[in-house]
Amino acid sequence: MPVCDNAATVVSGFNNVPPPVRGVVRDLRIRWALEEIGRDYRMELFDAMTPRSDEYREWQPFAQVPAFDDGEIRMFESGAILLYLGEQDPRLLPIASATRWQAITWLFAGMNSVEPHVLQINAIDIFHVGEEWAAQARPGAVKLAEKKLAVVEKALADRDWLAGPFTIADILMVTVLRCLDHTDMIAAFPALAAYKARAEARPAFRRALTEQLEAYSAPAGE
Ligand SMILES: N[C@@H](CCC(=O)N[C@@H](CS)C(=O)NCC(=O)O)C(=O)O
Repeated sequence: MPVCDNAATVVSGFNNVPPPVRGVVRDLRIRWALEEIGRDYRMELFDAMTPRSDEYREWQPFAQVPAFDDGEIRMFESGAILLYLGEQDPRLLPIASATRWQAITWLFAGMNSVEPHVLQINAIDIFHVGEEWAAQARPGAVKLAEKKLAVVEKALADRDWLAGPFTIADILMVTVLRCLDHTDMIAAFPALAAYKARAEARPAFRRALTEQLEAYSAPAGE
C-alpha cells in the first residue's frame, strides 16, 4: 500500500472539501501516478477552508494543492509533477521518442485545450449555481466543451489510451473528464465514456481515489 507514514515522497492535499468536489481535487492525479508505479508516499493534508501559511506558499506559491516533495525536488503544478514522475518511470512515460512526445502532447492538450472548458462548466454548475450570468453562459460553455470532447473522442477511435500505452496523459485527461461527472456530457461520446471507465477500473486509480476520499474526515453534507 503506497500511502506510508514515513515515506520520503510527500504530496499535499486537503483533509476536507465540499461534497461536489470530492474525488476531483488534483492531488488525485499525483496519488494515481504514484500508485501506478508502487511508490510509497505520504500526504500532507490541509483544511481547504483555512488560509494556507506563508511556509506553505513557499512550497506552492498559489497556495493550492497538489505540491510535491521527494527530498530531491520540491515542486507544484500537477502537470509538471506528472512529467517529473514520468521521467522516472517508463510505465508512466515511455522512453521511445515518438510515443513519449505523443504522451506529452496529450498531457498538454488535457491541461490547455480541454481542462479550461471543463472548469468553466464546473464554475457555472457548482461555484456560481443559481446566478443569472451562469445560466445564460451555460449553453455556450457546453457547446465549446463538447467541441473539445469530440476531438478526444476521435483520437480514441482506434486505441485504448491517448499515446498508445497508458501514460501520464491518460491520468491527466481522465481526471479532467471526471469533473463532468455531475453532467451527462461524457455519455454522448461512446469512446470517451469507455476510455474513462477503462481508466477508472485500474487498481491504481481505485486505490488513489479510495485514499483521497478517506482523507476527507467530515461526513458528506457537512
Ligand atoms: N494548475 C494547478 C491548479 C491547482 C488547483 O486548482 N488546486 C485546487 C484544488 S484541485 C485548490 O487547491 N483549490 C483551493 C484554492 O485555490 O484555495 C495544478 O494543476 O496543480
